[in-house]
Amino acid sequence: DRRYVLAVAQMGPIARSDSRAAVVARQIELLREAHARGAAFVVFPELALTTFFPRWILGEDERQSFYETEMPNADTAPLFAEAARLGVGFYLGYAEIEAGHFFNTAIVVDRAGKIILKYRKVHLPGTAEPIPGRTLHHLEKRYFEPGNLGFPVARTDYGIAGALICNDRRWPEAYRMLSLQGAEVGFIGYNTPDDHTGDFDFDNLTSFHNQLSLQAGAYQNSMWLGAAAKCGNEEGSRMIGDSMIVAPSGQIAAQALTTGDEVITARIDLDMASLYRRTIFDFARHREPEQYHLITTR
Ligand code: ING
Repeated sequence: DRRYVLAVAQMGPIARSDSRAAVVARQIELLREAHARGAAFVVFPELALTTFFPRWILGEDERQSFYETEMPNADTAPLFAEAARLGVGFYLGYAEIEAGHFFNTAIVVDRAGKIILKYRKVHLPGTAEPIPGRTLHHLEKRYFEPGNLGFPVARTDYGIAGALICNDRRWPEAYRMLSLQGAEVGFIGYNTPDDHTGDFDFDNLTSFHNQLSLQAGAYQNSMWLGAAAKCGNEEGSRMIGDSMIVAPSGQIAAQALTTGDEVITARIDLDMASLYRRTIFDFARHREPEQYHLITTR
């Protein structure tokens, strides 16, 4: 059966001082609610184990405290165990150190608690150096390297699936790398402050641009998308919610109403994607790759 209930577990603020244990306890509650509502898979946000620390200029010790050196680990084991006990798969975003390299990472875990896909964020927004005059920064280029795992896609119990992270969702190439590999569902976590540029006309459209990016990405690639926000007023930074599940038609199947911990669900039918792939977005019949060389060479 190609239908199942997909859940998105939106999370409200995580404080700078929150322990991993306190955060994982919230995630287990969200997982249980999703399961109670029939969910087979749950999408958690980007950097879901800590506050969005790239908003600050950090000393090296505190900076290092925000990364995971292994996954699962003592803090996240209870989440993996509960998910396996309930038979629910999940996507989880976190900051990763591997051999001295720092990544903004997300994993897809199957219903047995096994990591079946790992993705490292390719599109890092903001700057490496602080912008003078700002109190809240966006320093992902300071704290992470661009992902080095490409855009992996896996055949899973939840469909042919891929993972993206936050800013990736604004770049058509990111979705296309997944759909060219046959992906029919994409999982995305995000942390999106509403003051990215300081230009009010731009920042005023932050919620609109989130929805526009997700609806366009889903429709133009005939994919289901489950997108989970970490949101609310987190250490003085207001981050948008608007978590949503978007159908291959571009229609919004479910949307969060709050800016706190909130589960949304939709019963998705993967075969809806194939209708679009057989007609308007039949890549084999309609795409002309030899005409697109600028996209990969520029
Ligand atoms: N955050 C934001 C995102 O791409 C941003 C950066 C905020 C861009 C607001 C544009 C507008 O959603 C992350 N973490 O990528």
